[in-house]
Amino acid sequence: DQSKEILSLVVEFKELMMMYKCAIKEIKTKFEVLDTEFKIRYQRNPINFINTRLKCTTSIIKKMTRKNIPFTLENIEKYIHDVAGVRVICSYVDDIYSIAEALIKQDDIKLITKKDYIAHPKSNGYRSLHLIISVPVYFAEQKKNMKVEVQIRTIAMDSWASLEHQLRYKQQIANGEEIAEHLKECAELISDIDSRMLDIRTKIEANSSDPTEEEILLKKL
Ligand code: 0O2
Repeated sequence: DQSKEILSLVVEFKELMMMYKCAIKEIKTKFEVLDTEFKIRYQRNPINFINTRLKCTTSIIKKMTRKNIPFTLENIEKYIHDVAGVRVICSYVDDIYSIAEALIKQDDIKLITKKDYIAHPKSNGYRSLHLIISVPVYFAEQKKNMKVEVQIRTIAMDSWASLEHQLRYKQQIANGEEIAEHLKECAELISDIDSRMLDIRTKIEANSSDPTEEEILLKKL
């Protein structure tokens, strides 16, 4: 009897993970569509790349244990907002907000929470825009609203976050405070570079009068 119960929980858990995987696909496609449209309109891609990940079972259990949440499928859906994760790496800071707004205003997307760690960086220097959204996914027999955590940041913010994430797992660092201070300084330098790159792009766009291929063709016709 107990084996049956465990087996049925395993089957249902696998099904839930499949649903999160599908939600990731939906959101990834939405970003790819926006990137394609943007490229046609503005002759450049706002998105550099998109990474997706499904939280592994161990990490889900760890998080639930840490937060004292009993392990049930209902509780995963209710309390663990980052089972499905989509990370979007943009070229410039303004692209982050344009892409986020374009996603949020889609009428099948429900915004649950928004954390702007760019306007308000974390004390260690971490910068990124975080959205928890819900998206309907259509399966053969049902429609299900699934939560997805979206992290949007620039290439520079992403490289800082990746290195800082790796360093955090290196235990017993001597001069921990000093290193944290250096990391924070690096985050500030990176943020300065991001705003300078945006300034340069804005200046180039303001001076650029290059006609598009279509404009050249139109003049000839
Ligand atoms: P992993 O391994 O990347 O999945 P939550 O604990 O998620 O319920 P919280 O902590 O308020 O709620 O969420 P928040 O602040 O939105 O952060 C969630 C995720 O953002 C983290 O997931 C990291 O991926 C990333 N993040 C947040 N702060 C930092 C930071 O200081 N440095 C780096 N490198 N990443 C950060 P996880 O589950 O912690 O980790």
